Amino acid sequence: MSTLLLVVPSHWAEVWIPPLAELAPELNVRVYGRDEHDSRDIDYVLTFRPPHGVLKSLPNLKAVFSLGAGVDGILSDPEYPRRVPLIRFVDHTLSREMAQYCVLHVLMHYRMQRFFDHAQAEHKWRQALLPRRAQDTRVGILGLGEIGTLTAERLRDLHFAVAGWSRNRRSVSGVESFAGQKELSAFLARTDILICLLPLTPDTRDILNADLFARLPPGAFVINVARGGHLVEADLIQAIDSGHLSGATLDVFNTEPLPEDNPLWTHPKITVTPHIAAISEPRVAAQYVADGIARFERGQPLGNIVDPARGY
Ligand code: NDP
Ligand code: OXD
Repeated sequence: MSTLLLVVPSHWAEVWIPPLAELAPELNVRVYGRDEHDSRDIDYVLTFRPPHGVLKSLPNLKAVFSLGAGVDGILSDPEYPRRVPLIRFVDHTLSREMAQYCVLHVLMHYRMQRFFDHAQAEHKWRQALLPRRAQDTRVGILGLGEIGTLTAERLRDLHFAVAGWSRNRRSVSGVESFAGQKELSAFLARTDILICLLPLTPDTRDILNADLFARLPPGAFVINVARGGHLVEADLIQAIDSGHLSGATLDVFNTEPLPEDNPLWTHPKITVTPHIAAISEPRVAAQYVADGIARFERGQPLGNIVDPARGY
């Protein structure tokens, strides 16, 4: 019998244990910090942001499963045992929810919803016209992977002019592709609404900074739905307050939960949501763990293995 160690906050464990018990009844599940266990007995780990050093302390660890699509919380551990395969959670429903969130906030901005909310609050009938047609509104997506591609396709189908930026050139029908640092400026110069869907790696940390904002056209809008570590919050506030950017939607933050006194909460041109763009569904994720362990035990190859050197 294999043993899986859940390395998550204790209140999460209650959510994860029932589906794991149902879908992988042969698995011995232990909860880090709650259940006694011998570190030599742990075969697998399921986690999102493990305390540093925990994974290294498990000498017979065979694989680590990430509870999320992003694995930065796992790879940020300087002692992460790199010989151990790390498998990230890739799920079409999660990607679909992420795309929905991005479409919602692109449309909220494009359709001037904040303006009409204010008008309603003042009981004013303000029939303002949209500044331009969708086909003339250029959406740019940083990261054209699983989620970025689906988001690009959804926005393309709503007739926006969509482009994506990635390390390698990607081919997505009806979506312009930019690749690498050399093409970043050209990508930014043609972007009215910028969506960040990059993984957080040493190369992408702080990428949403004053220099990048200056390369966007005046009036551009920013949506960060990837990780708080991508954004220099003070630079964003400065770029909006100077009038260069028109506003932003943020789902992720450097410190989560976002501290009550953070100025982002009250900025009139910033929408804040509490890291809810998409949440991994316990039953689906439990199935991915059960399938992954079964494949590993049979010696079959696993999908969605992260390259620790690349960071995603
Ligand atoms: P993928 O790994 O599928 O895609 C990543 C994309 O980013 C790829 O296109 C990749 O390029 C590109 N990329 C990575 N590094 C660079 C770089 N240095 N320069 C240019 N492009 C780069 O990731 P997903 O789409 O599955 O997920 C993206 C992120 O979304 C996750 O890492 C996570 O942080 C976040 N997320 C947030 C959630 C939320 O609730 N807010 C929920 C789920 C995910 P290439 O194609 O060339 O490899
Ligand atoms: C993820 C997340 O990475 O929920 O899946 O942030």
